[in-house]
Amino acid sequence: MTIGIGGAGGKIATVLDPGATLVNVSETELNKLPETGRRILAVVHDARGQFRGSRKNPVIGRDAYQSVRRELLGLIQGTTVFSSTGGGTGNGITASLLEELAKAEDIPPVDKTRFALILPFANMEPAEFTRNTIDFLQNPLSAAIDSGTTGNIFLFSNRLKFESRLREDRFNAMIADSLKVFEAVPDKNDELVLLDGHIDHEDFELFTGRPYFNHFTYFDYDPESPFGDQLEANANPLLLRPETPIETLFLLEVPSGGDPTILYDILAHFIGIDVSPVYSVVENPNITTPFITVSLLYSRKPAELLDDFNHISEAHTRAKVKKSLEQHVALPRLEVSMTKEAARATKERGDADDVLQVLRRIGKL
Ligand SMILES: Nc1nc2c(ncn2[C@@H]2O[C@H](COP(=O)(O)OP(=O)(O)OP(=O)(O)O)[C@@H](O)[C@H]2O)c(=O)[nH]1
Ligand SMILES: [Mg+2]
Repeated sequence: MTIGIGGAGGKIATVLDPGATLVNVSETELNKLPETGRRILAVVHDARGQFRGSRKNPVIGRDAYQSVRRELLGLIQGTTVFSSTGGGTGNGITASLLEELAKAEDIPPVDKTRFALILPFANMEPAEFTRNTIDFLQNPLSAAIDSGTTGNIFLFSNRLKFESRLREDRFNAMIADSLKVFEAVPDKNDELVLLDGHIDHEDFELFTGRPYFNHFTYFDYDPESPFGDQLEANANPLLLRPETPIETLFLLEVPSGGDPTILYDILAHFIGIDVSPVYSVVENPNITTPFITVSLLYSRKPAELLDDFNHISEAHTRAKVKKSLEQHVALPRLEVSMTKEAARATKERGDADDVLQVLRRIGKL
């Protein structure tokens, strides 16, 4: 099952799963989504939030969490939760969920909740989205990871959307389609002729129930060239780049009559970096070249996480932050001088106008 929280979370969850449960503080935003499974309206104390969302303020999302807490905690077992980290609703509600999970007792792998997070492309998105994301990565997310009580965490990035100027619905479909390829791994094991190894639904659940970041990707595999180079060149452009994996899983599909022993070069690559993969090889009559779906589980500390996120921001964001700092310093100075100016004008004219009136007239209030 799928749960979508906030604007981005709701939209992507619906594309992936027509029966998704959607959570939002904004009735307007919920009503814009196609008819799906359950809709949960979270209630905020600030009445304006009910129509306008959390206005990029996670405090409002956190407040609204209290009204949906019980229902959500009863629903999340074994599901994937979609949320952006930049806005107020998705960030606030998902952060609260993660904080609660961080305090939970041991959760069996089948009941673990996976999180698919949409990170902003800081170069081109408002600064609030970046600030909210930094706070989310540093605090609730890293606490939950340390506690080991979540399933896999997918860090999607809006970088490609902005750099390639993609339509939002098109980009959301790319995220959903990409996840579908990964999630099809156990089904392909059921349906296709097995040549080596085996990944059943339980193996897959166990793997996706591990509390690590999941970078998955898939590509046509050329057995004539080194696997490591191909993996590097075919990183999933929708996800943040992976680190050295702790665990991996792969499904290799070969055409009818294809040679399943090309598997050993891939195994050798992973053994070389001290990882023993969970894997299987199947025969797929619908393809003409070998095709691999591979997932790397890796771990990051908060500082490294920020570093990964900053990699996609870099120079432009630094310039933006510097600019806003300079503005911050300049503003009070400007205000002071305007007040002084008004006081001087009042004095000079010697009439009944007080400072406030002068300021009003020159459009400062
Ligand atoms: N990929 C993708 N990103 C989106 C979409 N909608 C919003 N975003 C991104 O999500 C972040 C904003 O979060 P939203 O999900 O809109 O915010 P929210 O959780 O509804 O919170 P509020 O609107 O502040 O109440 C920004 O980084 C947007 O670029 C979408 O449909 N697809
Ligand atoms: Mg919203």
